[in-house]
Amino acid sequence: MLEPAGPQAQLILQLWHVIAWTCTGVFAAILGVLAWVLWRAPRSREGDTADMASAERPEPGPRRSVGAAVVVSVLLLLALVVASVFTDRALARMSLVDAVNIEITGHQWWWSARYVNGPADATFTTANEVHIPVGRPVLMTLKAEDVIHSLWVPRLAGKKDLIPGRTASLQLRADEPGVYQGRCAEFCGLEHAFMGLLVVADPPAQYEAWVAAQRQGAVEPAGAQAVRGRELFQTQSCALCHAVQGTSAGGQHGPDLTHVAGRRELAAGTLPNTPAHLAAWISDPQKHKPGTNMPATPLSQDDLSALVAYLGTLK
Ligand code: HEC
Ligand SMILES: [Cu+2]
Repeated sequence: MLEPAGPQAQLILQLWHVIAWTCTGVFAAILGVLAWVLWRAPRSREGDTADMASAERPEPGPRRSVGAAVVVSVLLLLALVVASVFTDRALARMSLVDAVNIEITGHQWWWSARYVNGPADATFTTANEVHIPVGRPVLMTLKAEDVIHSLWVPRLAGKKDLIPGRTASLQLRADEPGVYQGRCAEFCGLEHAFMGLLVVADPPAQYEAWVAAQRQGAVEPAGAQAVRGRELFQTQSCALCHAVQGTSAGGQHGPDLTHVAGRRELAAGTLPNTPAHLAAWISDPQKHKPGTNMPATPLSQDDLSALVAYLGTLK
């Protein structure tokens, strides 16, 4: 969050600077006064009797200093409240003209993303990796499927909770192309730490090409092995939980796999997306993400290779 890549994160960083420097100043002032008081305090020698009379003596000087410090503290705290309110308002003012609409749903422990722009047949769903166009506002609608999650992409925006039964929204814009790490920022169970989201900001033309590709159903697999992999996908349990558009697989319990091969990571940032990791994931998800809602599927080596070959075609 110290390297903002868009206007929303920039505003939050400004507020962060105001708070951090104010608190640092107050801390330094308190230590300074403490050092000065210690240095000035009357020294006594061993064997002296304590000067109890000082407890009775009126001390108008220190009284005034403490009073002034209280007033200054209250004023500084008020100033921080005002700065927060102004930041909040500025965050809400980002223009949403020509915004890209994405519905993000938090699941234990992955994210689904539905792009709802244009006519209904233009919507598509993906998971764990969202692409956005550089320089264009994005309006994310946030929902939760099971428990409370929180979406935080530090370089682009502040945190926002996803609460079951409610809808929240998050506005952001990326002004530099890049891959931005997002995290679930609200403890949501066993695998909370492995609930990552990648936000990929593409130059506009590249983004449009990505969208056009996502709108297509899955490609026909070429080669006997991949065709057999597709058959296994339908006949094993996979299709009960996963959807592959353009085939009969329509499960909604797990991530949409129509274009899984085009993603950088598997299982919300748990593993890099390589054929070897994919095979390892399918044969024993619990080993890599204990508690995850995908069961292990016992498969022969041949079947596993065929399945991995098929998933590899889903670009
Ligand atoms: C009971 C439902 C269920 C079944 C059956 C199931 N999965 Fe999954 N799968 C999930 C869930 C839930 C996730 C998300 C796991 C996570 O990230 O915590 C997942 C994740 C995945 C991922 C990673 C996707 C991504 O975007 O990162 C792949 C690939 C995958 N499953 C393939 C398969 C294959 C192949 C089969 C059949 C052998 C299968 N799954 C069977 C529920 C299931
Ligand atoms: Cu979460």
